[in-house]
This record gives sequence, C-alpha cells and structure tokens, in this order.
Amino acid sequence: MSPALVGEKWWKNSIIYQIYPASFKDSNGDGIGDIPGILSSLDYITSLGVDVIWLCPMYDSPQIDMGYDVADYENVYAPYGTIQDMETLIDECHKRGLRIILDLVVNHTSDQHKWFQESRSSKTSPKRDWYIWKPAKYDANGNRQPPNNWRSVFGGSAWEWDEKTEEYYLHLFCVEQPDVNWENAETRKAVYESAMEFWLQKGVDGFRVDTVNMYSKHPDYANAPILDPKSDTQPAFSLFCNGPRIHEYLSEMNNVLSKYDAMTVGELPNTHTLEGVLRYVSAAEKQLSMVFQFDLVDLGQGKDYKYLTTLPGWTLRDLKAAVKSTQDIINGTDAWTTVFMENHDQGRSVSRFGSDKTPELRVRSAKMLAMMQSTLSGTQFIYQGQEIGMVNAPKEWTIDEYKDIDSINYYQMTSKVTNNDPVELEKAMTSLQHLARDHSRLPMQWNAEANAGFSSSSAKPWMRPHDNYPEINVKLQEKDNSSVLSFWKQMNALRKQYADLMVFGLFEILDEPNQSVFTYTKKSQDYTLFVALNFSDKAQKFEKLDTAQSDWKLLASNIEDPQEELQAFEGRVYLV
Ligand code: TEU
Ligand code: CA
Repeated sequence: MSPALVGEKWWKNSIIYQIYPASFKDSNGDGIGDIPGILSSLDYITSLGVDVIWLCPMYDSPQIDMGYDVADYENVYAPYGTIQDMETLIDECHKRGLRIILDLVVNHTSDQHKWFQESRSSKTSPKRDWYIWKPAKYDANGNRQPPNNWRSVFGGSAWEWDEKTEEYYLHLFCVEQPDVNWENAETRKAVYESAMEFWLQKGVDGFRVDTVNMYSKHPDYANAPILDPKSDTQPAFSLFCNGPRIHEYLSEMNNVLSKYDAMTVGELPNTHTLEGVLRYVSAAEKQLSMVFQFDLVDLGQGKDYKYLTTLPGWTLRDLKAAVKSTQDIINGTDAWTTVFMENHDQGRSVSRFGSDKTPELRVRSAKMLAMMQSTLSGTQFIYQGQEIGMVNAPKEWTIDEYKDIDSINYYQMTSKVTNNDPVELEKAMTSLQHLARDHSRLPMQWNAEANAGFSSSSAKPWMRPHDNYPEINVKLQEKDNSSVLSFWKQMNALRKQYADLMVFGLFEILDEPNQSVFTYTKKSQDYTLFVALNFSDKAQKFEKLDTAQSDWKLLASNIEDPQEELQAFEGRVYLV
C-alpha cells in the first residue's frame, strides 16, 4: 500500500460482495436460500478477494417486498435460519478477516410489525403517531380522496385507506410497507435500539441504509406537480426525498453508529446535484460513510414509470456523465464515493451495458465492465453472480416467471389501462426483460447440476434458475483461467495492488463526445492509469494519451492478442 493510504478508513479500500439470501444457496432443499447456505460458501467468497459481505434483509418478514418489509428487526425470517445462525455467520466472517454489514430498512416497516399493528388499532393508541396518518379529502361530488396525489414508487396512490379508524396512512412503497413517522422522537429512539443497536451489539460492522433520503417528508404534504396528466397520481420524489429534517435525523443516527465505529452506505435515489450529495457524504457533515447514487443504474429508465421506456434508452455519453458525477464527489472534497453497476433492484449489467448476444461477446463484455468497475474510485461493490457474468432471464420467459411486486404491479397496470392490448403487453414485457428487478434475483449458478447447484435436485427453487446455468456457473469458471470469474479475481487483486490509482486516483474523461469508446485516466502523484473501453460491437479506433511518456505497461486486457484498434467490447488498462 502506498504510504499516502496509511490511516485511511478501512472501508475506503474495501471490496464489498452483496448477497441476496433468498437466491444465494439453499442448504436444506426447500427452494429458498438460507444462512447455512451462506456459511458453507464463505471460502468461495474469500477466494474472490473481497473484504466485506453485505446481506440483504434476513429479518422476520411476510416477504411482500422480499424482506424490505420488516415485521421484527430482532428476529430472522425462519426459512433463512435463526438468530444463532446469524451469530455464527458474524463469527465465521470475522474469523476469516471478512467484515459483514446488514441492510437497515427504517423508512417503513411491514404492516405486520407490532408497532404498526398497535398504531392502526385506534386513533388514541399511544403508537398512533408512529406512522403517518391523515384524514381523507372530499371532492366536489363528496367522493373520498387521498390526502394528496403522491404516487407510490411501486405505482398507484401512496395512501391507503384504513376502514377501521377511517384515515389514510402513507406508504411510499407497497401498501404493506407503511412509512414510519420520523418526526416522533420516541419512534426514532425505538428504531435505533431495535433495528441498529440490537445488531451492532452482535458485532456487525455497519449497514447499507435503505432509501436513506426519504425519512423527512415535506411537512405540508402538498400535491406534486402534474407531470402525468392522464393519471390521478403523480411522481412526488421532490416532496418526499431530501426533506427539511433529513440531515438532523442522520446526525442523530450517526451518534449511535459512531459508538460502534460502524460504516454506512446509504441508498440515495433522486439526488442529482453535487452539493445535494455532499450533504450526505462529506466527512465534516458526519452523516454517512458513502452513498449509492443512481445515475448509472437509472440509465434508460422511464421518467414517469421506470418501465415505460424505449430500449436501450441511453447513449455512451449518458453513461460517461453518470460515471463522472459519482467520481466527481471526491474531487477536492473530504467526501467518499462508491462504484457499482448491479444490485438486487437492477437488471444484469452485461445485458444492460454489455452484450449477451453471443457467448463470446458476453464473456468479453463482462470482463470489460469488470475493468471499468475496478478502475473507478470509491468503495467497490460486486453483486452475487456478477463475478461469473450472469445475464438477464431469457426473452421467452413469460410474466409468470417474474415474482417481484414491482414487475407484477406494472404488468397488471398495463393490462388494466390498455384493456389487455397485446401490443402494449408485449412492450411491457420487453421493458421488464431488460430492467426488472427479478433478473438479479434468479438463483446463483454454482454448477451444471440440477437447479444450478443452488438447491437440491428434488427442490423447486422459489425462482426459476436461468436456462443457461450449464454454461455459466462457478464450478466451470473456477477451473478456467480465461473465465469471467478468473478475470474478476485478477482485477480485484490489481485493485489492491494499485489502490492509489484505482481506488483513490483522480478521474478524468478523455473522449467525452465519443459514442462508442470510453477512455479515461486515473492519476496519483506519480503515475497515470489509462483505460480504454469499447462499448460497441464493432472494432473502433482509440486515441492514446498525448504524452511524452513512452513507458506503457498493459495491466489488463480482455482479448488474446490486442491490436492497434479495439475489438468489439475490448477493454485495456495501461499503467503510464
Ligand atoms: O429501493 C428503493 C428505490 O428507490 C428503488 O431502487 C426501487 O426499489 C426501484 O426503483 C423500484 O423499481 C430499496 C430497496 O433496494 C428495494 O429492494 C426495496 O423494494 C425498496 O427500497 C423498499 O424498501
Ligand atoms: Ca433453504
């Protein structure tokens, strides 16, 4: 490690591997991944050269939104295992020098959480004010209407009428995910104790913080501007993201976290200015260690509805701008940033940004994307299956194979609004096949045996394994030096070796207008890293750096024998 890096926080130079418990490894043949399955895979995880695992929600939950609807923070969803299993996992990670972070989901709970059960029991319940309740409005004809026109992230009104107490409650996500009232200090304290300290005391090293900018809503609950005149609900991100008290809440939360020296990575959607992001991640602000910005993963999504879009919906210049906005966070500031192209809410990066058209291009573009991720500054995140180049579910799969509430809501909405128009339904499927959250939730492909080795052969996995698992799986790739998996291991090692350039270096784009090739440099005090990536399926020229320096060393390449021009999806990393 370069002397300049000594004394940096451990999480800056870390590679974090994200695990989706339901889809990682099923140890008992019930078709659902589980904690013992993760335990049995720890040696595989360490073999990747990663430092931390992030576990998506494993709390007790009715699983309407795959555990992002928490019914009890202090318990584990029974099919995943027990509190003891979690204690063993924390222990076994630490024994191997791995850290472990959990998902902190505290914008909302499940409607099955005892707090909400009490809150909805009567208007005079001591917990009534723990959630966001509002009276109905009435239109000119005396018809009952929700308090405002906000649209839920998953479509439809963000308000649900409660028959018993005759008020609406707010749910920014699904109906079964009521929003917690952060204005109430007693509620906040309960959240810190139950959701955070309970696990910090068990030794977890930090949290990925779900929807971190939504706790403070604009207090007047005004109608959102009408952007979608055909609909009675409107996108209202500007009214429920980055509200007036959000930074006060995060400071308070940080007081708890800092007692444990815990790291945090906040999920920060709908925040597009540098100043806006810095409020969350500047070290002086003492809020969060880092955040996920959405610029890159949102590429190609529709504005009114994520899936209402024409594919691919982005150009390479858009991608460059997105990368630049996350890299610029650390330029001359005391802030920190992240690098990721996948998570459990996204389609697979090879299918979105590379090519899954032929096996050759799939492998090559997966490696090219690995080169990009590995050479960008910030804490690095790899999502399970990304390291073997898993791709989206096949086009032939029908809506019945999709299990995500967001996908199903969108399909049903389309079917209702268009009166089952086959052309519109086909369009919806095309978009879902590209962008649905389901793609990242297909079972992890471990080997060529039945069920991709995710579950025993007699089991019925909760989601159908991809048909391509005989060709794309861990076992095959472990034996193959030229596999995507071997390439990721190589890049992870290079990233450690050249951390001052790859993790901490200063980013600069060289060919902003070029719509086929992305070249950029990363600089440290002494060296320059030069990266050239061909995002097109044709050979392309590229300009080397205009430098007197003639000492070019090829650190990484994804083809056999690099020529003058870049081949389709070829990438190169040089040390200058
Ligand atoms: O996601 C919040 C979010 O704003 C989006 O990623 C959203 O899920 C997506 O655009 C919908 O298509 C977080 C979690 O990552 C997600 O899995 C949960 O469903 C959501 O919060 C609610 O907890
Ligand atoms: Ca299981």
